[in-house]
Parts: sequence; structure tokens; C-alpha cells
Amino acid sequence: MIQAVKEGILSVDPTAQFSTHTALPFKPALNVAYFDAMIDNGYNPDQLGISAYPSENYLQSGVTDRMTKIKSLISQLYTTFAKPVFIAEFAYPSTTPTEEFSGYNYVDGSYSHTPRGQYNYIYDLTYWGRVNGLIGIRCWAPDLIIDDYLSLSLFSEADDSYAAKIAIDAISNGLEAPLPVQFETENLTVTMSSGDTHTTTSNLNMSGGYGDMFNANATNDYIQYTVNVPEPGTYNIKYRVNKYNNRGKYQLIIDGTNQGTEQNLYSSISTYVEIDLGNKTFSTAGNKLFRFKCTGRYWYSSGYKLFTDYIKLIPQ
Ligand SMILES: [Ca+2]
Repeated sequence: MIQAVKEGILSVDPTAQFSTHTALPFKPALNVAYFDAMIDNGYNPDQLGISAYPSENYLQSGVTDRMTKIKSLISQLYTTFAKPVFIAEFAYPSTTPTEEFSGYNYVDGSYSHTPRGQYNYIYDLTYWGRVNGLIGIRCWAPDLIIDDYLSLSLFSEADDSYAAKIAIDAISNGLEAPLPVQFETENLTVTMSSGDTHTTTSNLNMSGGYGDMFNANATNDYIQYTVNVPEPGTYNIKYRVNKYNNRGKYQLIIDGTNQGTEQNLYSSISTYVEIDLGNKTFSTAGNKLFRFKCTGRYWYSSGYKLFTDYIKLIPQ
């Protein structure tokens, strides 16, 4: 039947685009099966729709960490079908929901039921979605200013007048914010302390399929990467690393200044972590020297090595 509707529309508008959407985002296998069935039976949508009411607790009781699960579903659909995903229905409350919508009262993670929490939910989903296959979010009934739905709408009421909540700007702000820049250490220009070597190392758990192994063998050895900062400004500095049983302790030094604290990269089992070293302000764009200096080793560790995946700069 849906395919018949599509054919009818195409007969008058051959450029029309098509979608359809599911209702249960926390059942990923059901979502995949739905679109498989649609495509197998001749209806091939241009965009895959889902709906998401992350505070809803009637159908979704017991489901936690819903933001992560929504992102996971979008990623799964995007990679499985190679089509963009559209959130055809979305709402998250800015105050504790009441009456008919009192069951929409689940607080997801750090997203409080406040105007800021509502804003942050939409902003974070938009920002993440830009590079993960999400093509749009339709806030459901943003103008439905009946009492029961007011908390989920994008307007607030005072003295019988209505004003837009801050969430009205969340999508546009999320689209306009600068994206993080990621530098694969295996591709960067390197200098090192004398006598030391580094090895570009294939690793399927690392971004780009490779990491950079610094074969340090003593305290004070260092490897220094040239990072081309695109714009002046303040960035959150992160790097991803493989911790293991022959790793050293390292301090990052940017253009001669310590960034964050010393990191003990020893672990008895191999683990991958993204380390947050706090914010750094660059007054100019251009090449900056990121030096990882070995400050010692945990006494269990059998070596001083450093195995990095990437350096990430997140505009603040
Ligand atoms: Ca890498």
C-alpha cells in the first residue's frame, strides 16, 4: 500500500523523496527488520525515519541511558542501509510533565527536565548527528501549548502569554557550532629525543586503522607532533591511547607548557581510552608542537612505551 502511494505521488512529482518512520527506537533489531521488509517488498525510502521520546516511560520502562541507545540505532541504520536517518518525532520535557503526559518523566542521564536540559538534549543530538548520518530532527508538536503537553512543547506560558524556550535555537546552534578536528598521530610530522624510534602500527581498534608506537626506553624521552590548529580559540584537548603492560607515564606539553596532568598509561590488560586534558587557548592558528614527554613508569610496567591513536581538538 505504501509503495502504491509512492507511485501515485511520483506520477505527478518525479523528484519527490520518501520516508517512513518507526515508533520503538529501543528495539534496534525491530527497526532493521522493518526497513528490510519495506525494501524487500518494493518500498525503498530515501530517508529512514525513527521517533524518539526519550523521557517516555510507558513503553520504555526499564530502558536506561537512552541518548546512547538512540545514537546507536541511528548509526546502525545509517551503516546497514547507507541512507540518512531522520527523527520524524521528538520531544523532551523542560519541566516535570503532568496529567496525561505524566508518564514522560524519565530523566535521561545528565539531561534534567529544565529548559537547559531540553536545549542540551536537542543540541547534543544535532551536533553528534552532523557526522553520524542524522539528517534532521522534527520536534513533535512544538506549538502544542495545552497544559498537559506544555512541558514537551518549545514554548512556555506566563500570565496567559507564551514565549519560546531556549530549545527553539538548539538545532540551529548545533548545526553552526564548529566541529572537532582530529589528527591521526600516525599521519603527523614527528621529532623525537635522540636515539629513539617510533613505528606506524596497524591496529583495527584504532581510528584510521593505525596508531603511532613510540618506543621510548627511559624517563625524559619524548615524541613531538606538529599539529596545525585551524583557527584561534579555546579547545578541549583530548588524545586516544592504548594502555598496556609496557607503557610509561606521560605528560603532554604544548609549545612548552604542560597541558593537563601526568597520565599513567600502564594497564595489565590492553585497553583503549580517550584522555581529557582540559582546555587550551590558542591566540593564533597554525603549527603547534605537542610533545609527549615520558615522566617515568608505574612500577608494575615493563617499559616506557606510548601508543597513541589520535589527538582531538574540540572547539569550546
Ligand atoms: Ca589513528
